Amino acid sequence: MIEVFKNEVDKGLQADSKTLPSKYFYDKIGDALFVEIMNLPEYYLTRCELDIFQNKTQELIEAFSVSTESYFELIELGAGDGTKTKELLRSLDAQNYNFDYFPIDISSNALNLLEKDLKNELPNLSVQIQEGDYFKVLASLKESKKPKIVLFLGSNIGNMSDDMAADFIYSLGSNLQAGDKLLLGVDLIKARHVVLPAYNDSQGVTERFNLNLLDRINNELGGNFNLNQFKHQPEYDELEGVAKSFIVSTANQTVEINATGKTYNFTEGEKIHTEISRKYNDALIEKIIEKTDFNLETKILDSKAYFADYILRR
Ligand code: AVI
Repeated sequence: MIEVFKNEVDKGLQADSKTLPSKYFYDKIGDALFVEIMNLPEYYLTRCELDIFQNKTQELIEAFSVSTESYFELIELGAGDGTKTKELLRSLDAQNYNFDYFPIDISSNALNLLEKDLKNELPNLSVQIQEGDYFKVLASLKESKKPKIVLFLGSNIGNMSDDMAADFIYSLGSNLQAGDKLLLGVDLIKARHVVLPAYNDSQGVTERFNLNLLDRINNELGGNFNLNQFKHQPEYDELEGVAKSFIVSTANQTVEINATGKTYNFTEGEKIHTEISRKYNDALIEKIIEKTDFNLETKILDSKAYFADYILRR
């Protein structure tokens, strides 16, 4: 694991245009900062999808085409604290739908908290927590051949390139059966004055989240990044519909990393690209879905039409 981290950091920092993978944001500190981000006034994404789950619950249930007569499995990839999903679970439970809820997450801590919370709030609900890799868990659930609805919320797909997103969704499909559904929650392309502040909040939480990557390299790989000489810089191109996060060197400087045994030079103003957060429209989603075994069935929007939950059928 640390070996892979080391190699990816080395490769990214040696490139002509420097990069670091966004998956390394999420250590304990990064997880906590992301929870803070989701509660920021500027980070509209979470509130918009919660609006759908709170106010369009019945539309969601209808789009799943499930009946109270037959059983299904509701699987959530990266369930976190389950705030949004709880709205749906409450409604399914109240209407006596016959299902088990399988939240999958890499954090056993998050899963245990969620299980405890749901036991309190919805004591009749059957919760089967699944710790680990999404695809491994899905492969093991496939054997049951039970109808499945998979939730992938929060525009998490947006942190992948379009090709990677298509591969990811294709792989999800290969672990499902014909007729199973995928709910894909995505942020929509919109004006710069709305998107950019979500990645450049006034309290500097997103800056800490981004720079935490350098802290991780210092702590885990023996780096000597001086965090005072780097700053967070988000950019958003309205036409392309991609928000990008960079870490910018504010001085000419050299950084050493013990684990790689190398030094890396930075010129003043040089950027390290750390994340893409893709925003979508129907055409972009259709182009991605075309390369998979899914068909697009329905789209459910929040009241501001900032965010969409697309329902796909395998
Ligand atoms: C997890 N992901 C969808 C977030 C996003 O909006 O791209 C991560 C994030 N990065 C900065 N702020 C939030």
